[in-house]
Amino acid sequence: MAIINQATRELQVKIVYYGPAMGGKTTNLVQVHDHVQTAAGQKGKLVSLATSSDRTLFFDFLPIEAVSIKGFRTKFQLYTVPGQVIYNTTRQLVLRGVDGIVFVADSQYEKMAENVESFQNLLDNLRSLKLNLDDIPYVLQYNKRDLPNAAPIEYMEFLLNNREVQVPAFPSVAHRCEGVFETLNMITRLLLNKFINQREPQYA
Ligand SMILES: Nc1nc2c(ncn2[C@@H]2O[C@H](COP(=O)(O)OP(=O)(O)OP(=O)(O)O)[C@@H](O)[C@H]2O)c(=O)[nH]1
Ligand SMILES: [Mg+2]
Repeated sequence: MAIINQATRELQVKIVYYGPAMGGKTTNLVQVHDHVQTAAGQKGKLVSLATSSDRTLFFDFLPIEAVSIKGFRTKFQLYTVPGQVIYNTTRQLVLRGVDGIVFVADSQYEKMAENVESFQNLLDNLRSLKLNLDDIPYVLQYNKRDLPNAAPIEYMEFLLNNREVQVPAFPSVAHRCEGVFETLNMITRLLLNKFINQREPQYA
């Protein structure tokens, strides 16, 4: 749940980047950290806990302070989970208190089974936390569009965006920062809309 501090008029929102190993989750955070406009938002330090070969071991964490809305300063905390199958307990821990999710899929044909498995793993882990994806704003990102063996977007939509309500999906080349901010802007918009709608009765 988003943390709303009435005293300091601060809204704190947790966004988790989820998806298969090597899909590009950490790269998204690195690019956001490198390119976020400091004039518009204060950027925090990117904390990465990785193995020597750059695989995320625990998680990455990046706080960014963004917009002011209805008198509230909003702080977005971006996390990544480790995609490697063996780190499931860590993924469950990182998901605790999640407000919004970016699912980063790997566009390469041979990664489709891993994408679907990881999406199912997300549903399972949310269930173990008594959460339901239907209640959580999320977006999809189809990363690595630059690779020659990238599957068509339509195929990825068919595999991953096939729930009752379709969600926004963005093609990306994360290491070139293409699609990274489009994705982040959409998930933050969805989250802020949810916050505004929840508070609306108080203003009626
Ligand atoms: N060609 C290509 N490579 C990418 C792209 N995005 C990320 N990569 C590379 O893919 C590799 C894995 O990226 P990471 O961001 O570490 O992947 P991850 O999802 O955090 O992986 P785990 O931490 O193991 O779950 C790195 O070498 C990145 O530079 C992309 O759009 N295209
Ligand atoms: Mg990583």
